[in-house]
Amino acid sequence: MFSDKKAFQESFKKRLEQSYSISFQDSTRAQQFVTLSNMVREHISSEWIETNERYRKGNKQVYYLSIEFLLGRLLGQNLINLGLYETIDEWMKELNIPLDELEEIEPDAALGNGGLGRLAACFLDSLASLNLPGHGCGIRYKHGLFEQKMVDGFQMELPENWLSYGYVWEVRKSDLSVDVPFWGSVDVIEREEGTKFRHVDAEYVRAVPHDMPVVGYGGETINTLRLWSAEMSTMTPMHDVLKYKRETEAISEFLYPDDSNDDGKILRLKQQYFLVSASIRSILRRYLSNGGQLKDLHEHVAIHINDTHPVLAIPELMRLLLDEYQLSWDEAWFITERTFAYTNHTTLSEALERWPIRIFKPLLPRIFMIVEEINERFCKSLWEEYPGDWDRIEKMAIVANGEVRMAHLAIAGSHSVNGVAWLHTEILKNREMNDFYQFQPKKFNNKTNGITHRRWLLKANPELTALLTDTIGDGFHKDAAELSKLAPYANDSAFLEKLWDVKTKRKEILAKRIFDQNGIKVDPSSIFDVQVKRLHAYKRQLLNVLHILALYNKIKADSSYEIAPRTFIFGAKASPGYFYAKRIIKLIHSVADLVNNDPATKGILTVVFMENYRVSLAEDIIPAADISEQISTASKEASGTGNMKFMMNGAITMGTLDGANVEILEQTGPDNIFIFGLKAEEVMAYDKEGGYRSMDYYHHDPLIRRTLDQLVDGTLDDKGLFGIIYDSLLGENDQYFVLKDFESYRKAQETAGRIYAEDPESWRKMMVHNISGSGIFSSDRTIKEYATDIWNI
Ligand code: 26Y
Repeated sequence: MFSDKKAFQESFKKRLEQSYSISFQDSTRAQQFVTLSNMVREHISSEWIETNERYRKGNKQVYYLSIEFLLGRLLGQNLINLGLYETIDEWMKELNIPLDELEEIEPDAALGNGGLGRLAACFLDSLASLNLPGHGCGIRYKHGLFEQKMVDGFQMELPENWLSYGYVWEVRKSDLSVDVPFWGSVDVIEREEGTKFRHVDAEYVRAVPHDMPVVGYGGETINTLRLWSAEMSTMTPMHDVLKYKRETEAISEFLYPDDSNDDGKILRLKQQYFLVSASIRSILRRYLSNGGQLKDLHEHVAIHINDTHPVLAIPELMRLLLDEYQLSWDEAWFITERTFAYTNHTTLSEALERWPIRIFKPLLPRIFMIVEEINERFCKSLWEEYPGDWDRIEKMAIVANGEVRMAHLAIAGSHSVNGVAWLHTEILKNREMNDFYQFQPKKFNNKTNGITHRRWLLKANPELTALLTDTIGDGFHKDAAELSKLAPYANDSAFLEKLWDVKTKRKEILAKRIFDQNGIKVDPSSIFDVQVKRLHAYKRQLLNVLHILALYNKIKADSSYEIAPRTFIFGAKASPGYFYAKRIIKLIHSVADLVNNDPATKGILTVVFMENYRVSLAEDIIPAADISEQISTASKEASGTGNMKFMMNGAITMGTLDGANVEILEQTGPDNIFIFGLKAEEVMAYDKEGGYRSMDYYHHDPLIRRTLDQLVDGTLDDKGLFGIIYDSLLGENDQYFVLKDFESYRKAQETAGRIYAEDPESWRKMMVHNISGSGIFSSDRTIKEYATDIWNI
């Protein structure tokens, strides 16, 4: 049907009328969206079945367990991956339906907070596109990441409701449900063959799978993302049924809107065990029903745990092998350790998960016993390696000081531990996880993150894609490494001109959106200087906004101060309980009010905060950027992936030597990037000594002094809103080195502005070198490395 225009159009109309009992003429965009999407889903069903059949024949399967999958919209991406986008666009146009308007109807599937969740989504796309047998396992949160509404510069959080009209891409499979036990106790049964354990008096929660197709590029492979939803189980007796229903359904009600610290809620632990117990059991069931033998599970199944959130998969697999399949501890451990691999995404200590035993043990009594035994045996092996070194063993233990340390469990139970950029892995090996690295150096490896160029170039930037295709052919659609063919065009002035036109076009599109949403007129010929990411102190949106305020002060003080007009664009959600981050959002708005409305800076400096930053908004913002702000305090950002998206779209990075910026620099060379600020070793050295003296910078730099004073002297508000920010910089000694890096940042920004305004040819060449060097950051490269080095597929 997708090969014949008439048949397609007829069927589309007919289905629309039959599903909604409405005439084609009267149908709404939403109805058209649902109808088209259903047709696409049905169109891929035979390939989906075929992919599964192929996998049944015995090749090794990978399961990517993640508490977050930040997918965004799927209609347009699926059509692109099927090679149908242009055809359907044309056919729909003939029916007077603009495809892009239908795409706009689709809610973002926002089952993630930020980088870690979006990485999981890019990985799924790469797995399918490389025809690799890799599937996602996650939770079908009824409400994804909150919607951000700005009210007078303050963030309000509204519940997100992506399922409210039904979701077209999922298939509910009630018959494959699994019951997950919580609470209760463990019966110990002494038998001749040995001691047996039984979890009794448990309260069960039913996990119902909802499968989504993951369409690979070329349409040959359709993998599966299985999302579990929590419902009442028929295995639990019906006393206080209302309470039971409420508590059960709460498990898959909300995504945790938190990507930094754990507030210790029992619900989060329930979510984690719910995900892994359902997933591991469905993985085993499938493996065994295809005739697999438990003893060589690790040769046919690889399970990846995305950060520590799904780490209970390790004791859960142990539990099943021991209690349900009667393996001995040694047999079970042999298989388990070889099956699991773990990725760490952060070195920030506040994000390292630890669960108090008093919460863990009653909720998951049998799992706790197993964790204790893993711990005992692990400590014993440490004792053999380091006899008498109690300090070291205590530091490395999995259970200690009344807590379970999830990262230690992950390392002990996996055959591979990886960081997500070169620098990050070095920091893990040499500092954060140094004891473990010394003990088992072979486990540790680096896998620098990537992004799928199919979404972040082909989908998000059709204008640039068309130009590149005209210039270097379409090989890069499949293999992003071919972007390197663009390098020679840095000397082709006709190409540079066209590249500039594309960028301008995308800036015009964004300018229109900004006008529609914010009512602010921005000039597409100004520099679009963009920082979009979660709001965090270490990501230093504060450095950016203080720099804007300083520029404002310079212009006010000296009307002859020359500066290329700039539009500063921000997008950021703050965790609802993260007061400081929310205050920085307010500060951005207050500086915007000041700068945008002062005749002295009007048209020169414009500050825009775009509300509700999310995947679909990123697809409009990133192609329009000239400067990509990647300015975290060195050593704090594990990798970053936004940095790669911007680079691929021809924005120039303004960045510290942190995370994957280090590797971006390697690709672009020092002339095609703006690097500033302290290096990671310098930051870590200061951290060790307890920081630096920020007050000195306040006293010795008049620009800093003037700018900081404005936080508290009534320039921005008269209610003392920003005292807390002022104090963090001076009273609390500026933990993230904002003032220390300020002058270096200011200079790098000045250089960028000068090149842009005075040497446009150089700027355009820089753009080319960024695009041509970005191929290595395709997640296809990353996934190939995981496949060979870790999963052995
Ligand atoms: C424990 C819980 C509160 C928690 C929840 C979410 C802890 C961490 C997270 C999310 C972390 C995250 O998104 N990390 C980011 O992962 C990206 C993908 O590897 C990196 O590019 C990015 O630098 C890192 O901050």
